[in-house]
This record gives sequence, structure tokens and C-alpha cells, in this order.
Amino acid sequence: MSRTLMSGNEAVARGAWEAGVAVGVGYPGTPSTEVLENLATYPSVHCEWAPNEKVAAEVAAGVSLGGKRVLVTMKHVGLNVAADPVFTLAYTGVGGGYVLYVADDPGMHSSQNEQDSRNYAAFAKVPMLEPSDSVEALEFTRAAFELSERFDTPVLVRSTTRVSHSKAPVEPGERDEVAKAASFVPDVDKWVMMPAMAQRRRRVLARRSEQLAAFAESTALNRIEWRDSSYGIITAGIAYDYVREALPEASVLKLGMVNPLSRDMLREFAAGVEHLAVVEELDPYIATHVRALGIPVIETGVPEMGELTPGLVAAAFGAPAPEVREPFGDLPPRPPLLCPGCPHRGVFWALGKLKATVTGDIGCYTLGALPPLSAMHACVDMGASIGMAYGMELAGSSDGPVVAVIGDSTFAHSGITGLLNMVYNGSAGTVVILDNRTTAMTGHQGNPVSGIRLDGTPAPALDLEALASALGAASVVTVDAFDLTGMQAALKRAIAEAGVSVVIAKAPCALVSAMAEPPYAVDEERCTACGACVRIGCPAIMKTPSGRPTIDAATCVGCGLCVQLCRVAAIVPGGPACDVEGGA
Ligand SMILES: Cc1ncc(C[n+]2csc(CCOP(=O)(O)OP(=O)(O)O)c2C)c(N)n1
Repeated sequence: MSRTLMSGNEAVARGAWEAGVAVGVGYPGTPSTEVLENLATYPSVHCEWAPNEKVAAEVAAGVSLGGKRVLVTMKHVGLNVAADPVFTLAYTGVGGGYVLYVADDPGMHSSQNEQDSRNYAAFAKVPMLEPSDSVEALEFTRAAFELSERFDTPVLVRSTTRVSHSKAPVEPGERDEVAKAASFVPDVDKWVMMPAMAQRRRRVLARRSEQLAAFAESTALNRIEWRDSSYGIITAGIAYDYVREALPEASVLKLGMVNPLSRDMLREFAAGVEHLAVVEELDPYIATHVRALGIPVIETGVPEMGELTPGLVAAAFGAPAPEVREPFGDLPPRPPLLCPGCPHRGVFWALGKLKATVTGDIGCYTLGALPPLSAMHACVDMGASIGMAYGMELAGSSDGPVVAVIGDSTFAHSGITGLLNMVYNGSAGTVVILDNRTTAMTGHQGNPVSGIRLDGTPAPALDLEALASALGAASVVTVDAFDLTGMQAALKRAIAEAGVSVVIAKAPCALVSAMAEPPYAVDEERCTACGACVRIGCPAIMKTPSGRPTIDAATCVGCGLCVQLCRVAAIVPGGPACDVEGGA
């Protein structure tokens, strides 16, 4: 295959495929999602979404136990969910190569926090490789499989948004048909982590850590680039590219292996330069380790949060700022909004009318927290809405009703046990599941509720009503998410229920169903400018300078929510249906 432009994520998928990976498994999350979606396009590899990252890491453990190479993918916060198996897999070691790809999101472009996954590698005592671009993303992923089998350990490959999503020319290679024993060999001492065995494996882990530390000294994954000896910069990942751009004359120790760190190389490099600095994105992870070796590192003022840029790196060293093309300054701001025709909108409108305190969750629907809906009051992590609603019930401090709101993918990910907990502990709370038939936020992946697999084939769709009833909910009802009156009535009944109540708001995501009903228009003669339709926050409805609303026919998809809100019937069919396939 000739040189091809690939994103970091595409290159990781290619690297895994070339390494002969048999299975890819993960849970979507920006900026990691495209790895599995790409790997799935290659022959001779089976790829699937798991309901969450912990399950993905465990499925992968089984594949590895069965002797096959496996890639697990997730975003940084997913590694929190998967941490439990990963920490103990460091003890068991692997069968077939086990590589976990984790993509961090410095600057939180699409995340609830910006934790630095490098800490996990040191914490779990597993090796971590960190590519700086697509070429390395491919090479390092291949190398990670070899390392995994050579040292009998899971290996983490860490990326960040800019490496995952930037493209660079890559020279793809051939696939290795790995001749690893494909059968399971029972070995209780290695695979059954009861205390006696775990204590023995703990010592194996310590020996392996020493071997990996020795490997870190000689691997070509780390390299020193000697240039001007007055300044030496230790760096890794995308920060390496910024250092090369901002400080082209500086000597650089580029670390491809960020755990364990190569101590001798750090010492050698430090001895060869006058001033030593570390440039890294997020936590002072490398700097802390270098200082712990007794090596002095100068303070640079490189920020320890958010994304770095070549300009920030240059500024920290008083170097001239590299030339960058500034973004156009005159673009109108475009705050994130629920799409026109989004089925989540009406639910938040109804919850607002009921003056509910809403513990929310992560997905497109988190936008219900923003004006004008302003109907979500907490959002912490996937699945938290349900536990937090119950906790508020225990606190007893809310005047109005407390309602948990959670999306279908998020409910399958980590909402089910929260609901079980409510039933178990005698809650009288209400949970709304927003069943839009997809995992919309991350790009419309199938999930166990929608019943669509990664390869597009149908799967048994989770029956939410049956599940909620089986868990012991006292009342379970499904409501059309676009029926405002029905939604309000269902929520009122659910809130009044003595036991746990579940309301399933069902209607497909507007982008999946490609809703294209004829658009509506405002009949100006009837309109009283009361503002009811504007307060639902639809991007198709705008206020004219006269204070009257107007509907943008190109944006309206005819969902009809605003029609239900207008007390004077001033919103009327207004024009030809928009053709979503192309043209007007
Ligand atoms: C632990 C974790 N894994 C993955 C993500 C990325 N992520 C954010 S929301 C979401 C799912 C949203 O789907 P759903 O709950 O169905 O809501 P929708 O966006 O469809 O409204 C995912 C996968 C995350 N934030 N945290």
C-alpha cells in the first residue's frame, strides 16, 4: 500500500491490524471513537462495541486469555471505568497481546474533565507508549503488541486529541499473521487472582517492572536529538511537535515510552545540556519523575492545564512565536444547541414546567442545562444521574421533585445498577430514559438499546420497559417524546408514584431519522409575540427586531413541538418539505 494520509486514530487501527489483531472492542468516546470504526473496515478482524469500557476491557482479557491479539479502545474517562480489570490484568499478564488505546482530551473539547492518563500507567504498573503523530501511532501500536507478549503485560498506548485527529502521510505495511498459540492453557497460578496467587503475581509484576525499566534504556522508542547544548527539552507526544516548531535549535530527549521512564537516558541528556526543561501537556508527569531522580529542571511557565500550542511553548522560552494562521475573527459565535427536531427538547420543557430538580447525565441531552431550557442541574459522569437523584432524595433538601435524566446508551453503560440501587433501597424517585435509538453524542454508534452492532447488523434490542420492571420499578411507561401533553402527564404521574418510577421518552434522533416534515411558518396576524415558542430553544425559531418570532424554513424539520406550544394557533404549515438527501 502506498503512502496514505491518515489521522492518528486511523493509524492506530492500521497498526493494530498489521500486528495481526484478531479482535477490537471498545466504547465510543471522543477523541478515540474512530479507531474501532476504522479497524472494523479491515478484513480478518472482528470488532464490536461493548456497553461500557469495563466490559470492553474484560472481553479483551478473554480474547487474550484465548491466545489472540486484542485492541481495546476508549477515551480517558473510560479508563476510569475500565481501571478495575486493567489493574489486575497487570498481575495476571496476558495470553495474546493486549493493547489498550486511550485518548486524552486536553482542553476538554468534548469531555467532562481533562485527566492525564499517563498517571494510570505508573499507577497500574503497565508500560505506556505515546506517539507524536500518525506515523508513530502506527509504529507504536505494532510495537505495543510485541511488548505485550514479550513482557507478558497489557500495554497502554496514549494519544491526545491533536494526535488522534490530525492527519499525516503514513506508509502502511503488511499484516503479520501472528502464529500465537490460539488455544487456552489453564494456569490457575497466573489467571486466578485469589490472594495467595495475587501475592505471588505481585512479585512477578515487580520483576517485570525491572525488566521493562531496563528495556526503556535501550528502546528506539526513546531518542536523543542533540542540537544546541544550552537548552535541552524533555518531551513526549504532541508536545514534541510543538517544541520542534517553537524551539528548532534546542536539543531534545523525545520519549516514546512514558512508562517506565528511561532513567539513564534522562541522566545522560541532563548531563549534556546547560539548562534542562520539560515540555509536556497536562500534568507535570515527566517533570516529577525527573526531579525525583535529583535532576534539576527549570521552571518554564508552560501551563499545566489545557492544550499547549507552539505559541505557548515559544512564549514560555521567550522565543519568537511561530507563524500561525489565525482563525477568521468575524465568524458569528455558534453555541452548542439541541438540533432542530431533537426529541430531547420537549422532555426538558416538561421538566421545567414541573419545576423539577434534574440530575442529568452525559450525552447530547446535557444541552438541556443551557438556556432557554435550563432544566438540568447536575452532570458529573456517565450513569451518575440516577445515583445522584437518589442521593438528593436522601438529603431531602429539594423543594420540588427530583428527576434523573439519562440517555439510552448511557443507561446501558452504567445506569442499570443505579436503578437497581433505587429499588433495593426503597427510593420513590423518578428516572427518565431518553431513548433516541442511538448514541448520538459520539456520532451515532449503535448500542444494546438500539439493537444495532458496530458492523450495522441487527442485535436483540434491550426492552427497557421489561428491564425496568424486572429490576422492580413500581411504574414504567413509554411516552412519545414529541407529545408535550402526554409527557407532562406521564411525568406528573411518575413523580406522584410511591415507588421507583421510570418514564421512557421515545423518538429517534432527528439526524438518524432524517426527519423532513414540511416546515412551519408564523402567521403574523395571529401571533401575539408571547414568546412561548421561542422559549423551547429551537434553532429554527428566531425573534425578529419587532419581537415577533419567525421560523427559518431551511432549518425547521417540522417536528411540531412549537405548534403544540402556541395558544393562538399562529404556527402553521409553511412551505415545501426540505429534501435532506440534497437540494431544496
Ligand atoms: C466513561 C465515558 N465513556 C464515554 C464517554 C463519551 N460519551 C459521552 S456521552 C456518550 C453517550 C451518549 O449517548 P446517549 O446516552 O444515548 O445520549 P445521546 O447523545 O444519544 O442523547 C458517550 C459515549 C464519556 N463521556 N464517558
